[in-house]
Amino acid sequence: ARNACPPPLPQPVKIPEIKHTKIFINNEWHTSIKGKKFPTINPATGVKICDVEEADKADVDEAVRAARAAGQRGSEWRLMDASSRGRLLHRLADLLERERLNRIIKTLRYYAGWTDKIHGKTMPVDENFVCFTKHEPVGVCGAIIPWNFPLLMFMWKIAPALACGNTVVIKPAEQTPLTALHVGAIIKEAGFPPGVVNIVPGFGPTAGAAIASHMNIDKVAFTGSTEVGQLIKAAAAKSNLKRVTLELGGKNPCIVFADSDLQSAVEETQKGAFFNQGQACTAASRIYVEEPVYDEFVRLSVERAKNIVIGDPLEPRTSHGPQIDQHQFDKILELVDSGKKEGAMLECGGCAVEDRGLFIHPTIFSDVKDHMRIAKEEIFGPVQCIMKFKTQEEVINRANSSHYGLTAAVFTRDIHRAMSVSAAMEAGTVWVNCYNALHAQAPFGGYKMSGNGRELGEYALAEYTEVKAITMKLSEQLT
Ligand code: TXE
Repeated sequence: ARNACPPPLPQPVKIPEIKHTKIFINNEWHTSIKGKKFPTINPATGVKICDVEEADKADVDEAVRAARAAGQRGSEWRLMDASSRGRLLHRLADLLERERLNRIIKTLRYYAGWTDKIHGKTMPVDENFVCFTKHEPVGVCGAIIPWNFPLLMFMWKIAPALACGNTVVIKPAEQTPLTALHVGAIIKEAGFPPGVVNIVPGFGPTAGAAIASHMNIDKVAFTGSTEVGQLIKAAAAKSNLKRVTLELGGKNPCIVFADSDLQSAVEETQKGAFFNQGQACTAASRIYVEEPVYDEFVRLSVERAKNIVIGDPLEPRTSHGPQIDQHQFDKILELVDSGKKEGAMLECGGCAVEDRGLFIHPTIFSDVKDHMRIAKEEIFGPVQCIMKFKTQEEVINRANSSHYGLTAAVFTRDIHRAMSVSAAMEAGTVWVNCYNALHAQAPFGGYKMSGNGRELGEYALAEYTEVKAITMKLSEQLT
């Protein structure tokens, strides 16, 4: 009996029941004002899951009205004690645990703990005044999120916003509206007052643009492409100068020195490159390997890539699923072709999986040169690009020669080298001997064209609060 096989894993729910497909405003479900719907497609099969109500400008206006009312002076949300707000966020986390939505709970609980610890300072101003600051909510916070981590991005936006006492109008990506709507129902169940969180599924140029240019939204947080990030910032500037935080693309360098634990460096960088089929802003997309270990690194990486299990993402054995849609699929294969044409060495993959719709084989290019498009552009697909370097100074310059600056990684056993390379990286996050080590407590965001502002950690609170300085004249000199 001791040697008996472990019981088989329970079968995944292959066709989950879809309960919510409408626009969520004021804790109620609404049809679209224009009467339009759009389909949600399962990218693994190409089969339509359901139609969803499509929000446009008029629906966004309704959502903003609800959010404004929910946060106005005297409202239930505004009058709620900070500690009670924390309890409400914890209650939401409890319900999400029931739903097994585990990946987002730590972020939510982290911010639930902050609600009654967001406070100002007292400043020793000159002359006979007392001066102190209060950290107040910004107001109505718009959020526009992408499809690659629909639930995670939803929580990264709403948790700090709500912890600071704001109200939210959030637009999920058109490819992935269902998880956000599901959580909407749970937000209502948890007991959040109507209008505190509003969810407007729809498209970028319509619903998204309406958020970015809205005169009654005080801040917009965006995660997505650098191109759209520029549109959002321009729209904010042209409308009401709303605050903008942006989390955009990356072309993230990994530097592997010859003294590193090579096996571990191979694993971490490859997981970094192929995680979520490469559809991650943190994707390990430029891997610089020191000359003496370069050949071995390429060999081990190719060996490892061949063991990746491609298949239905709902099967527990699968480690590699489809790309999200035809547009991304075409973009990736076009870039893969450019790599072949520009002379990079194709080590494995390099094409779609036959007869499987949107699946692309994990692809490795070696001998990649810095001027090639695959070394410069964000591919957002399962493509690992390996380059060779000789000196530390050379590789630092090459790693930094990008408009992007989201993350970087360094692999070495030498603590001094790890420190000096980390300090030299123009990136908001540097990982040493690890990859994708993201934590709710640590800030995340980009240098250069990878974005503005920081999400997660204590730093995110500053993005969701206004600072008010109150100065009071004293009639008696304090002695
Ligand atoms: O992004 P978009 P797409 C990168 C990645 C990918 C490329 C294009 O390189 O290949 O972007 O992907 C909304 N006003 N990233 O086209 O368009 C849109 O509805 C307001 C990196 O999917 O930026 C969605 O909700 N909103 C990234 C969100 O923006 C607009 C994640 C993101 O879509 C809009 C995704 C507009 N005019 C893609 N146009 C990351 N940083 O992780 C679109 N949107």
